[in-house]
Amino acid sequence: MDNPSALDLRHDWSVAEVEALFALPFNDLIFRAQSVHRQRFDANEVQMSTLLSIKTGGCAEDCAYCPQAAQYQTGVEADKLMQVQAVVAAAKAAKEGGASRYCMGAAWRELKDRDVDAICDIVKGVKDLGLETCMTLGMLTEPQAGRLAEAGLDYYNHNIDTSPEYYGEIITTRTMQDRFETLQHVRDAGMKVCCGGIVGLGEGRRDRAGMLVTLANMAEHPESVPINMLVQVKGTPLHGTAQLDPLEFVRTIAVARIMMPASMVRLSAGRETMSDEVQALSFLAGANSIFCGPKLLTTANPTQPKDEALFDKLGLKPMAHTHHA
Ligand code: SAM
Ligand code: DTB
Ligand code: SF4
Repeated sequence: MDNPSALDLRHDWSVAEVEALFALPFNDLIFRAQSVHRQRFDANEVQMSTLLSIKTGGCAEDCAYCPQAAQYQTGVEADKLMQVQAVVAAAKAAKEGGASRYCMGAAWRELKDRDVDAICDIVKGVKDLGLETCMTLGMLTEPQAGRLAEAGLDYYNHNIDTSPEYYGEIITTRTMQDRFETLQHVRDAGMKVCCGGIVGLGEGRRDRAGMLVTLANMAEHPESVPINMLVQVKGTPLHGTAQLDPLEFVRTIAVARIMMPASMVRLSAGRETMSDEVQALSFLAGANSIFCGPKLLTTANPTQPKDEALFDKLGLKPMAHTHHA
């Protein structure tokens, strides 16, 4: 395959076939993923996004992993939506820290019409800095997605989180079908989709395969696929869950890369407690995007000096602009 194109992208994966990928000898799996990666990307470039929680805590949903759900006692205080100027100031600092994309999250079950104007002002302010913009605000209606696109929002993040079979163990307050509907509104409005999930929730390998099948069999692959390792937060139902073997995390990245070869695969939450070696293996397995900056939404992320040292050791460089292969 000399010139891989969109025509090579598959949308007909079966769970059994993907379980077979997971079961490959580690070296074979990583070699395949790295080979696929090199057909479309510079293997030494990593896209950098910075996160900001623009509306923290007090969320009405019951996502079992989440420190921001109102019903769990996690010590996260509920806050109001941040002012535009404060968000723009934080985005400016992130740009100086090397970020090319600014991702803003709100602990909402869904976007409310009364907040749309303020959100659009934030999008415009951040975009004017020359950053790509991404937001994750919960469920969207079709008109709301249109408004965000019009304001210049580049990406919308909305994760499926896990397999259809395991989903009910993790969230009961909205269905996976609800999520598909929001994702469709995002697509129809012409924005790029950031959609992935979490591993280490106590799911099995079949669920990890099922999650990736659900992502890859969408009509279009999400342009960004965040693979989060559960950050265990005290007070959430999933605190104390058995740790996922880091090599199984690396396998998940590799399988995602093979299935969605043109997407940015993000080594997302969980880097704070990950060794340099596991992160290096994740990049080798085809991850080409990370969150940079000392904080995710409410939990810690490696600091800039730490990431610079890692990039130095691995000879990695930040990607200036996201180029979709
Ligand atoms: N409230 C909106 C929603 O859920 O759609 C947007 C923000 S929500 C915090 C965004 C995503 O962060 C979740 O879908 C989940 O995948 C991820 N996330 C939340 N808590 C996490 C944790 N403790 N560890 C790993 N990922 C987490
Ligand atoms: C995604 O997939 N991971 C990010 C982002 N999208 C919004 C969020 C990670 C949150 C980790 C827990 C926290 O810091 O609250
Ligand atoms: Fe709310 Fe999002 Fe956390 Fe779920 S993941 S509880 S929807 S903030």
